[in-house]
Amino acid sequence: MNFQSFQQDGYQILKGFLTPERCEKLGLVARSALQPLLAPVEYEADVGYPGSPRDRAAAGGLTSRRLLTAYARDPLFRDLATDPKLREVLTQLLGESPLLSQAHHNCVMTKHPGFSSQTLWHQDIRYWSFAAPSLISAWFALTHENKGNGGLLLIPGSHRLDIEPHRLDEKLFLRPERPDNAELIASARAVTMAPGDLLLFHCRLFHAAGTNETDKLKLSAVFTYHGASNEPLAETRSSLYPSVVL
Ligand SMILES: O=C(O)CCC(=O)C(=O)O
Repeated sequence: MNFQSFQQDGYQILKGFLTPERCEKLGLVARSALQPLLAPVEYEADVGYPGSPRDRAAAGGLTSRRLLTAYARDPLFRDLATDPKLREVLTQLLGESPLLSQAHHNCVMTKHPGFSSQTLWHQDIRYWSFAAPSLISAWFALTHENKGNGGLLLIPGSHRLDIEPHRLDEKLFLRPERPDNAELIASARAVTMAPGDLLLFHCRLFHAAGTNETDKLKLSAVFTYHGASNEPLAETRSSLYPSVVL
């Protein structure tokens, strides 16, 4: 497989990675964890992003944002995270055997109509601690994704940039009011995915997402991988759980 666009842009979409049947089954498992809501869950109110309910007691405060520990939730998600075809792709991209991090992402992202929040421009690696910043996330669309329902926005090639610290706020989001950041943000692309498509993206890639403005739930399963030689640093959140060999 040719991954030239991953190297250049920091991401690549593999269309139709999952069969429609598999995708539907995964979607059903995810939906059945929403009613009643099966812990562990991160609520919209917990993220504190623009558009989030003020707290859990506010209207929509108990809307899920992420169904956590996807790998441990169900055998179908376990098979997804360790899929042999995915292993092959990640081995090629990382140049060594991939391991699944149970500490990062490892969730089903849920974006509900009515109550959803905006994610500002960031790099996932900002809060992760590994020997090298070269992890890859696999984002499986279980429903349609586009700008209108809160799909990802990506800045192509931004994984190769060195952004000076003063261009970021205290939570390490890009300061959008700065002209240099505004120029960068203007080069963003909106990701459009169909159910079953797989987006692979580099942990240094700047990305953001809007709110779900439709009347349908958006669901995506997301897992993160590091190479066997790129270990999480001891006594950090990244080493909280053992990584899983694919
Ligand atoms: O779905 C979103 O709002 C974006 C999520 C995201 O960027 C992240 O969890 O790193």
